[in-house]
Amino acid sequence: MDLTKTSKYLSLILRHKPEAVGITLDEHGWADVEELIAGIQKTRPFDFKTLTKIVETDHKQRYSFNEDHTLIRANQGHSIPVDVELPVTVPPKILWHGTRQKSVASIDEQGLLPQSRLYVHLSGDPDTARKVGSRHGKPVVYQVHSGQMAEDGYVFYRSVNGVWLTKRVPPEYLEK
Ligand code: HQG
Repeated sequence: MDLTKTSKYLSLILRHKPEAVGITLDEHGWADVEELIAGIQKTRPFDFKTLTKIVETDHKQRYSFNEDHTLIRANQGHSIPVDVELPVTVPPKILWHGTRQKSVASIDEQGLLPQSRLYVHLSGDPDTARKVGSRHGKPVVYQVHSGQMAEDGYVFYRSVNGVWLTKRVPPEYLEK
C-alpha cells in the first residue's frame, strides 16, 4: 500500500473534507477512529494498524490520537473551522514563510493572508520555509518580524508539530 498517498487522503479528510468519507469532525477537530476507518474502507483497504503506522511515521507529525486512540485529528492545516485548543504562545523575534515567486507581488501588497486555511503558516527556520515554498516551484523566503508583531498585539499559536500560526501578517512586518 502507498502510505504517502493514503496519508494525503487522510489530510484531506481531517483538514478539509471529512464528508468525503461520510464523517464529521467535532468542534476540536476530532474524528471518531472507528467511523474514519469504516469510511476509508469504502474506497480502499485500510485498518487501524495502517492508520497507526501513518501517524507514527509521518515525518511532519501531522496527526494526533487522543489518549485511548478512539479519536484522531490533524495538528494544523485546517480549512474547516475547528479549534485544536492551542495556547497563545509568544513567538521568537523572527519567523519565516516560504512561498512561490508568483505570489510575491500580491504578498508585498497585501501581506500574508490565510487563503483557504484558518491561519497563515510560518516556520521556525529558513530551511523549512524554503521547503514549504519549493512545493510549487522556485521558492521565495520571507522573514517575518514576529517579535514586533507580538508587541503590537498580534496573537500567535504553535501547533503540536511545531508550525507557527497567526491570522495575517501585514506587509510592514515582512522582509525578503
Ligand atoms: C500564499 C504544508 C497571494 C502563501 C506546508 C502560500 C505548510 C498569498 C499560499 C502548510 C498571500 C497558501 C501550509 C497573498 C499568502 N497573496 N498569495 N496575500 N498570502 N499567500 O498551502 O503556507 O505538508 O495554504 O505564501 O509544510 O504554503 O500540508 O499554505 O503559498 O506547513 O502538512 O498562499 O502546508 O504542510 O498555500 O503551507 P497553503 P502554505 P503539509
